[in-house]
Amino acid sequence: MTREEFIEDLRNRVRESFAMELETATPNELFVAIGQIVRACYAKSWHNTRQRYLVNKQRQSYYFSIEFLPGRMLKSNLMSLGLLDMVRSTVEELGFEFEEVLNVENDMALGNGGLGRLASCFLDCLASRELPGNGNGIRYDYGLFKQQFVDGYQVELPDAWLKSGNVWEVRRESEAVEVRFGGNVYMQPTKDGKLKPVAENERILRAIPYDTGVVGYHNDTVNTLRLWSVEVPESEEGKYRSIEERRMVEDLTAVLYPDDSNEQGRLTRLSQEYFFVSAGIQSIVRYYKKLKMPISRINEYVAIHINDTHPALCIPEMMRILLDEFDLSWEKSWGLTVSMMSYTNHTIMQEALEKWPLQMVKYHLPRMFQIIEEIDRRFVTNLTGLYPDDLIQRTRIIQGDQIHMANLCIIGSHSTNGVAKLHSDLLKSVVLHDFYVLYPERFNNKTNGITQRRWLQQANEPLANLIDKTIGTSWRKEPTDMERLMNYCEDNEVLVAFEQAKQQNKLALAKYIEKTTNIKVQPNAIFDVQIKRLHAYKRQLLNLMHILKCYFDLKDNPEMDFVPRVWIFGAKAAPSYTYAKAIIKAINEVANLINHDPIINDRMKVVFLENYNVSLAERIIPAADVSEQISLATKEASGTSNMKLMSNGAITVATMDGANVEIRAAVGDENIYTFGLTEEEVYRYYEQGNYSAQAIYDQDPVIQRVLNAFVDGTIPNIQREGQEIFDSLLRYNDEFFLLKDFVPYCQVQAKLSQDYLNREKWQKMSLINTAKSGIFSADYTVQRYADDIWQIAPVDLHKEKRN
Ligand code: BZD
Repeated sequence: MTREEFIEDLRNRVRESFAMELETATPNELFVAIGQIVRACYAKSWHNTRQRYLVNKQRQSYYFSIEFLPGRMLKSNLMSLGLLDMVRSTVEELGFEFEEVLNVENDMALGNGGLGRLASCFLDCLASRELPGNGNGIRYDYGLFKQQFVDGYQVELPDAWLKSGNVWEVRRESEAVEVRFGGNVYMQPTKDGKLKPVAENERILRAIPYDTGVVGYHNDTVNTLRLWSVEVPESEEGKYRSIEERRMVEDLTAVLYPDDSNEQGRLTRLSQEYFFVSAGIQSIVRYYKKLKMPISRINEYVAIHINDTHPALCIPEMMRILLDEFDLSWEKSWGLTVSMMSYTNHTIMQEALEKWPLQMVKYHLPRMFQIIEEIDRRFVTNLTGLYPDDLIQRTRIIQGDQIHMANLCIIGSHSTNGVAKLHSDLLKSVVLHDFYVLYPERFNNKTNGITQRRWLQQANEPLANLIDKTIGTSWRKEPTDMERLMNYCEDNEVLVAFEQAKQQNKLALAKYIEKTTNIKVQPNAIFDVQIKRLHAYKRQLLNLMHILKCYFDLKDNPEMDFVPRVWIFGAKAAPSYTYAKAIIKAINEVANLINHDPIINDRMKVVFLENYNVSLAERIIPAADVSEQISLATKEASGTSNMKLMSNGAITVATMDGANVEIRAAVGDENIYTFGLTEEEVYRYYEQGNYSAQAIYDQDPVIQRVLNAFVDGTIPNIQREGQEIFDSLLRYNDEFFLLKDFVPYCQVQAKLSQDYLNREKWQKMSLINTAKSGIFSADYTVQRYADDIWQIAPVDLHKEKRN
């Protein structure tokens, strides 16, 4: 598309869609019109990709995830199509601010955090590698809540992201399917003496797919993210007469992860899980029928991935279709199902392992329940005599009145993977050890990755351009080529240029901070960043304790040498997680205290940015000097913000947890600040039960002062929250060992501050972090999934031509 064609198209679309002239358009109209143009640009490739897959009978993978977190799509689509520079300059020439146009777009925030973002990074990489892989999820009417701080407290506001339309999606009426809930299922004998399930009084809902194109980077591949929305089918209209009744139905896809602290919320969640799973599996089977292949070979054409346990019902739903709709035997259906399914575990936290009350599943999903019961029965029967009874009881799916979804996933799939080496090892040795005894060949590791296209090329153009200038552009397609930057570690000119790029990003963030919070920060201070969901195990509180220590040091000795630092937080807490919310309040109050203390004189600033999401992450990450990755060892499955920050040249302060271990191996000990308990030490404490937070407190006056600040009025306005935090550390014995790790944490922080003064040394460390980050590209991660688990490959275009 030439510049002239673009302007003409834009002019026409603004006129047609808004009855306006381009000259009078605002960024809102411009955004929609450019979005339409972009969509039109990839429409043909999207169609062709689907045709190519169909004609070639391509084996495809389907990534089932209850969350996707793509963020904004205008800039990334423009970049993938190679149109970014032309469109940007043209829009600016027309007298608009391109940034403002981009800012019109609502984040597509259909996820909570790492798990949902990983799903979106994977889709980007699949398309960019020309791999036939699609997403399947839920089109929530409301994304993750918008976070506001009122008086330092988190307040949740609805995120009506669809209010002004969504230019990227296509509603596919003709591909709607029905999903059935409730009713009774009984077995009826057929003429040939078999038993067939017959259902009555089911509630039928219509699942309508909305497809979004996932545009590959500089190639012609456009894969599909299919999100399902619920509707009342016409045939059922009569059953839902009142508005309340209809609303009950429509609630199903209304909000992401409804509060699960009450029964109604939990039931909605279970229904969501079945809804998108059943719709997705039915649509896969319907597509497969178009290939005109026997159902007995479906596993040669389909790979289904279960992202955490939320889509676990893929397993019984596939069984249902093969058994009930295709009349296959149990054994044949089971063989096909297991060979199609694979599962990723994202946590070792016991409380996060999903279980459903048996009665709830039995009542609301009766056929699913029957099938799960039969899977469980056969599992127990087949293993009895071969393995100890207690092992069988620990690994079976139904235990007491609960259904264990992770057990279902492992038993019903051919592959179970963790998301970092340490995590996968812990799955084998501790968390899922019993299963490892049963199925050692099913376990494998796939360390997470990120897409540098969004997190470096797009978010950090100053750095990306500099990398191009230094080593050429090949890294944009082959991220490990960034390793070539290692040749410039001692090159002062290059180091200075990198420092300038960072400074430019810090300046931009400083502006944003001032605009949104009124806090002025100095761009030459250390920008120290912790961005992730707020959770006790991630230990934002440890960071806050260190901040308090620095504050007291300065108060005691205002003349001391102190390297200025800006601590930047971004985090949402689950609406029902009161402890996490208490920490947010405490951080905000400490910020208030320090930012206004004249003695501190701007040497410390604490900034908690509201509403952390993908687009805010894109602003923060390029400007970070320091990346806080300080979860208690063994608790963070992998982490991915660690990889994004590293790629942007931030230096990691890290515990030996999750993928931090692999980051250290990549950059070397001298280019990362590690501290804290190791995995072995943590487990030793668990075994020996001899951790005493009180004893540590009693012996350390600094810790006493820091902790007392939460309850003695030093930090104002946190009476209740301060007490809760204080008690969690002392009365409840500090579940995540903050007190034990506090001193070593402060030590590495002090060293870091000193090193920061040595600009050459720091800049070299920073460069090395970027140089070594290529291996954490999700391009390689998905390639490993493609090779080892899904067995999918790009269409061989040459073969296609030969044929
Ligand atoms: O998944 C996260 C882990 O905590 C990270 O360590 C890891 O890097 C990422 C990606 O593998 N887990 C989540 O983000 N989990 C959730 O968001 C979640 C959502 C719903 C229910 C339970 C967990």
